[in-house]
Amino acid sequence: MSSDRSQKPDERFRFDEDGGPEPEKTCGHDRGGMGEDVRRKEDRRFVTGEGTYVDDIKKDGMLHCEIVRSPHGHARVVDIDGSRAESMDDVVAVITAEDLAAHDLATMPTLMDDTQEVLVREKVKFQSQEVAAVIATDRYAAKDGAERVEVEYDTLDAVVDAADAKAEDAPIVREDLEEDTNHIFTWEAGDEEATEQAFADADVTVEQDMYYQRLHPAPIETCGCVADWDEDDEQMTVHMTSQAPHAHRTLFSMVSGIPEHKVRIVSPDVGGGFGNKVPIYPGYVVAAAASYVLEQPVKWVEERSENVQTTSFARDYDMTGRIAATEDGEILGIDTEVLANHGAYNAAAQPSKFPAGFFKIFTGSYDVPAAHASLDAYYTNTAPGGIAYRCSFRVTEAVYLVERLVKALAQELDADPAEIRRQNFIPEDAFPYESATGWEYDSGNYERALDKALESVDYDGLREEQAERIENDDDTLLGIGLSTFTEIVGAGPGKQCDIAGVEMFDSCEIRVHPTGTATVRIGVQTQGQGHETTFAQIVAEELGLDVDSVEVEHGDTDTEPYGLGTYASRSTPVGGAATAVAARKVREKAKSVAANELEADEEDVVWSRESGAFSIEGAPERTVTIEEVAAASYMNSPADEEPGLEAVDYYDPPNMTYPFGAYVCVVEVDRETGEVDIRQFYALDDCGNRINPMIIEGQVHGGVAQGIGTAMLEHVTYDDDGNVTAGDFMNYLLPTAMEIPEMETDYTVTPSPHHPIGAKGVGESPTVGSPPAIVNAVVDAMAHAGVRHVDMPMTADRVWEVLDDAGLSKEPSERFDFDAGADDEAAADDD
Ligand code: MCN
Ligand code: CUM
Repeated sequence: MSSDRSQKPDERFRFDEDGGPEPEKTCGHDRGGMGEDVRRKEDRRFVTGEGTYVDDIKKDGMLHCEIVRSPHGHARVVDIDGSRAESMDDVVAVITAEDLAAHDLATMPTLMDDTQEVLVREKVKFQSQEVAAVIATDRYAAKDGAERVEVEYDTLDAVVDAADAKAEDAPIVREDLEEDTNHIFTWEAGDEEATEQAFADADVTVEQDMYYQRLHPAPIETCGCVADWDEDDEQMTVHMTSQAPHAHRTLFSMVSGIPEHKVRIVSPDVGGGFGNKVPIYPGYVVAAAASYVLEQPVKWVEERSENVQTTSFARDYDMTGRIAATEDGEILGIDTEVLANHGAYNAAAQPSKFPAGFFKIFTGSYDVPAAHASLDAYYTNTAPGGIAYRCSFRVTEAVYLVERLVKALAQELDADPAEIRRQNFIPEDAFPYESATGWEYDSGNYERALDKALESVDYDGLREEQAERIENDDDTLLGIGLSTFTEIVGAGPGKQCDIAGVEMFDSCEIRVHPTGTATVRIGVQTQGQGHETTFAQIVAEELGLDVDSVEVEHGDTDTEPYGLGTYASRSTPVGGAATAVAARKVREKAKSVAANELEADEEDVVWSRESGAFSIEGAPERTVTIEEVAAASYMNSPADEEPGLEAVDYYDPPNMTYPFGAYVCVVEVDRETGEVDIRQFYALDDCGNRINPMIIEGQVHGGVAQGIGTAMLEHVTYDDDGNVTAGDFMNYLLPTAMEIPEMETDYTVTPSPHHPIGAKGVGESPTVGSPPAIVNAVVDAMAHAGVRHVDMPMTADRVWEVLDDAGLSKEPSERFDFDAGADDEAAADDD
């Protein structure tokens, strides 16, 4: 364990006093260290089709697993008859809950304090829930077999909304639990009394209902695994789509009783996770159980609709927000009530000390003296809530709430939304800042970010254009939406965010080999974020190695040091910190070896970041490079040092990191159709010191695309009987290149004062920060007619209703007179 938990960033990581941007490179050399746009090392294998995903893994004698799923949302299982399937030539086995129970595998833990049936025993609780499984010699036979499993159901009334689940006479989803209610928990944060007082003292108060709809993370690769039990070695190897291989290994061992050192989880290349691959799903358990019993490898891979309908949905928060202020626009308090739909199992992957995750961040970037939230969560007949979807555990909902409330307040006061923000920002000199709900923000400079954003988009010019359009009664309205959000990422310090009761550390092991190349093994796991490149850059920077000499390995529990995985944008804040500290440990040892080589006292030896080499202080002409040190460490180590050059660090961070951003979205709203065109999207992100600006830009592009999907298109819907009505990509609409505008990315740099390299996470910021900017823009376009809110997704019909209610809609013009066009064409044909 590293002894110093909060290593101070060194000189070059200090705040830049004049507030200007950092130089393009922070390292001043071109070994591929910090701040360089190093091309992604992993991309060669991806673009040449050489990646290895779970479904690419084939083993001798491998069997295939297909899950039989319930067509009903709520139903009792009367009978399961697998005989027709079993009689098929290629079908090896039909598995039911009874079979699993015989091996003590009937249930599995969710990531919260709940257990989920692997296969349904008595009652189906959501549509497409796992009822039985068929194991066959190939995938097609398994599918045919699954279709021949006959299940008799007795259907029950379903409840799909949290509001309905609350009703006294609502169907009870969880009869297996003691209490006769759908209510899961009540959660509160902040000071209710102080908040009530703030509202009593206020000149103005604004209340806004808003529903953050149910979303699906939708990674391009669905979930799956290949489980392989080796009877001779008594070893279980599972290749699986996992964002947290070690955590999954521990769970696997606990559930199966197989000793942990005999369980190996390998997460190979992963085609996107976005939170979807944090939880454990029944398919993994069934495949492993089948492999154990049949002593053959078993593969299970979901289809798209299975992924959308059954794995970790997100959001589904029904919020009422209230904001109180003085007539001059000074925010006095925020109060919030939430109704949360958690689906059929409380599977929410979120910090156990905070059943509502990090929702407490709902005071955002603003100095809000009094805040309070109360929340009630309910079971419903819908898929279990994963909650983790590029969000850090309810941060997304919290940011949406506060950014929408600030916009509503500006409207109430007839003030400029940019000015209301500026007026209420936590000032630059107030950090570390303790929020009314108890977080300690590490650093921030929100005003600098806002100023840069407004200037970059020519905010004043846009406001003029907006006014002109209103003046001219234009067919399209212009809307300008802002989001000046703060994030909270890097799960995280034990005291603040223990998930499932564990310290939230992460790890790195570095081995520098005699010829001066290095193998770096990390506990976090990449799903597309580029860790093989950025973690190599950290080591290159800290040791003076060339980035190409550093190979990063991850995702194999047999070789990597124990880590807790990738989510909550924690890889850089926690795993990146472990990597920097491990490299510094190596450097310490290297210094002693260098002293021996230079025949000097260790105290007289210095290391230069510029040259990446050691020399005697005051005599820079004689140097020893890290490559020379590496050779000497093995071949000629000092008498008082062990041979070798390696180090491990388990880093337990002292605090979360608080990246932030200033986003501007410009929309045009068509008054005839309600169609919204995102004309411009500007995203300024501040994630402290940047390791690889190009990778950050890619993260922002992808994250904003997901934010556009959220704001404009996506919603997992159910009918009253519990049928998923948007359970595939025909109905659950992801944005394509057609819907994504050209984006501008920008940055400021406000380092984290407690992170060894001053970096904060960034992976989730764009998905968290962009939806309110887009909704604020659409509302802004109609604000002059008194429009206060449009719920997401802002489809054309929904926007048109709002336009029409506000008296802003226009009769369709000639371009919609199709008959006229037909006449013209007919006339043309006559000619
Ligand atoms: N980075 C950097 N400098 C910084 C911060 C980050 O260069 N100051 C780089 C990192 O080194 C890393 C990438 O940006 O290569 C993202 O880093 P970080 O913010 O630490 O986030 P994680 O690596 O922990 O990734 C998790 C985050 C989450 S929680 C979701 S959800 C998400 C996301 O990242 N899922 C993704 N981005 C994704 N991107 C892809 N392609 N696929 C996913 O599944
Ligand atoms: Cu909140 S989704 Mo990501 O944390 O895997």
